[in-house]
Amino acid sequence: ANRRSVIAGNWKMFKTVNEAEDYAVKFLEEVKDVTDLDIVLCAPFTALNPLKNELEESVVHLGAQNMSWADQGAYTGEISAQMLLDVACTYVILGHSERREMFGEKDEEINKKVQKALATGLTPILCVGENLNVREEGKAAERVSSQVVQALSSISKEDLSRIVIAYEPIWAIGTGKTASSKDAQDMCATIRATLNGLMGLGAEQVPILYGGSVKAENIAELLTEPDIDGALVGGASLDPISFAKLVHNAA
Ligand code: G2H
Repeated sequence: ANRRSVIAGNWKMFKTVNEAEDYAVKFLEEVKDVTDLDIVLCAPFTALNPLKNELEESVVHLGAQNMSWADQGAYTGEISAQMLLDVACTYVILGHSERREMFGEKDEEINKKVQKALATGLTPILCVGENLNVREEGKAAERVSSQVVQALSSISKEDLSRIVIAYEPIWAIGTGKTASSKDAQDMCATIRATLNGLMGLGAEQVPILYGGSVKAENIAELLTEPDIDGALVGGASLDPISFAKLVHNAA
């Protein structure tokens, strides 16, 4: 399949404006010639506008880490899709396990956010993944498929062809434990089969990323798997030089 590859950094709650600007200068210098995959930086809200200026007309795309399902109004503390578009975001991470586990996000709410992102032209990076209990009970595939189906409910086939999915087993996040390439591949194939059920052959076009302790040293092996099209990278995206190395190892 001729899917595009995506390497997305997820900075989580790190970096001030100055730190983000400094990162952008160093990172761009290292990756400015990379054109065969999509590079995305998902930064905290406060760093987005400064990064817009640094990354303008570069090969690096800008993304946010969360978004409201509402357009505007009395929603204290929320950020809308329009606000993200206004600062040149083209991607948004939705349903990250940290949002699900610590901030109580449910599939139904994530579905509303995915719908809003697609309706406004943002590319959602929909995160799914099972925790250790579910894996040990042998229910990982069932749980992940159900997350995919619920998050993508009532979305047209055409819109579905514009999403990116990230499979992040919760037990591998920030723990240094990467899923084996085979385990990651098996689940990404399950996700693609689930997408196939929802959208037919169009599922072949959807990039599926793996996330969970991805580093410069293990990215190339993960990408040899047929259903893994890139990575969502947390800790290893925080240093511009080592993240650039990861990008080069993926390209
Ligand atoms: C999983 C991942 C990025 P890390 O959350 O989304 O983080 O690479 O630090 O495991």
